[in-house]
Amino acid sequence: MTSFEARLKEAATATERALDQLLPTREQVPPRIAEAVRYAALGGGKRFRPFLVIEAARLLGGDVHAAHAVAAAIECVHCYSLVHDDLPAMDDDDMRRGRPTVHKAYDEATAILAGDALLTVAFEILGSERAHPDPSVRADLVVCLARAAGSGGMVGGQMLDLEAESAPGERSEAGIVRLQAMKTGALIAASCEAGAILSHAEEMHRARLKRFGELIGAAFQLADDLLDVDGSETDVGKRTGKDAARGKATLVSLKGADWARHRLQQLVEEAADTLDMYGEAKGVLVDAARFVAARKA
Ligand code: GRG
Repeated sequence: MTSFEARLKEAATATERALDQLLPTREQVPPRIAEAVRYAALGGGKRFRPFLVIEAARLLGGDVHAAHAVAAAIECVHCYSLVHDDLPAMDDDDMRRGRPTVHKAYDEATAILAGDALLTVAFEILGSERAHPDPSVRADLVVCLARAAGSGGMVGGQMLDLEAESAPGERSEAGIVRLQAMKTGALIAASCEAGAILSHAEEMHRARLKRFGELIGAAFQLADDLLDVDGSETDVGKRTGKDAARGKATLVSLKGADWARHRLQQLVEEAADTLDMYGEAKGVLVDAARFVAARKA
C-alpha cells in the first residue's frame, strides 16, 4: 500500500467514526429519517473530500484530529448532493456506491428529507466546538462551505447542468469548464481551503490550497466523464454511458477522449506545481492528484 492509499484509508476510517458519532440516531429523531440519513452517509464512498481536509490541515501544521469533524461536515454535504442528484427529477439513478439509491431503498420524499437533513447537519457540525474551539474559525468554515455548496457553487453548477441537458448543442468548452468548476470543483476546493482555515493559515496558503483544489476538482470531473465512457459499471458502482445516452455535452464529447486524457495530465502537473513551496510535505496531496486522474471508481 502506498502512503497515499494508507492516508486515504485512515481518513475514511476517521470520517466513518466521526459521522457515526455526529449523525442523529433513531433514539434522537424520527427513526425513519435517522435511518435514511445513515444509509446515505455511512458505509461507502472513497471519502476523498475528508482526506483533502485532513491532509491540507496536516500540510499547514493544523490539528489533524480536530479536522475530523470538519471533514465529516463536508462529507455530509457531498452525500446530500448525491442523494438529491440521484432523484428521478434529476439524474434518476437506481444505484450509488454499489447499492440502491436512497429513494429506491426508501422513497422519494424520504430521500429529499434525508438530503435536507444532511445539508443542515453539516452546518450544525461546523458551528459547534467539535469543529474548532475558535468561533471566528468556525464562522470562516461556515462561509467557505456555504459558498461552495450554494447557488454560486454546487447548486448553481447543477442548475447549469440541468439546463445544458435540454440544449446540449449550445455548450462551449468555457461553458462546460465553468459548470464543472461549480458543480464538482467548488466542494473539492472548499475541502482543501477548509483544511487551511482550521490551521489558522495565512491568506496566501489558503488561496494556494484552494487553487490546488480547483485544479484537482477539474481533473476529478474530467476523469468522471472519461469513466462514463470507458468505465465498467461494476467498478464505478453506478450506471455508466449515461452522458452519451442523454446527449449530454461533456469535455470528452466536445473535445474527444485523447484530448481529455492529455488535459488530465496537465491538470495534475499544474496542481503539483501549486504546492511546490511545501517541498517534500506536498507528496501525499500530489499523489492524490495522480489518483484522481487514474481512478477507476
Ligand atoms: C443535487 C445540489 C445537487 C448537486 C449535485 C455533485 C453533484 C451535484 C452531483 C453528482 C453527480 C456526479 C456523479 C458528478 C461527478 C463527480 C462526482 C461528484 C462524483 C461522485 O463523487 P465521488 O466519486 O463519490 O467522490 P464517492 O461515492 O466516492 O463519495
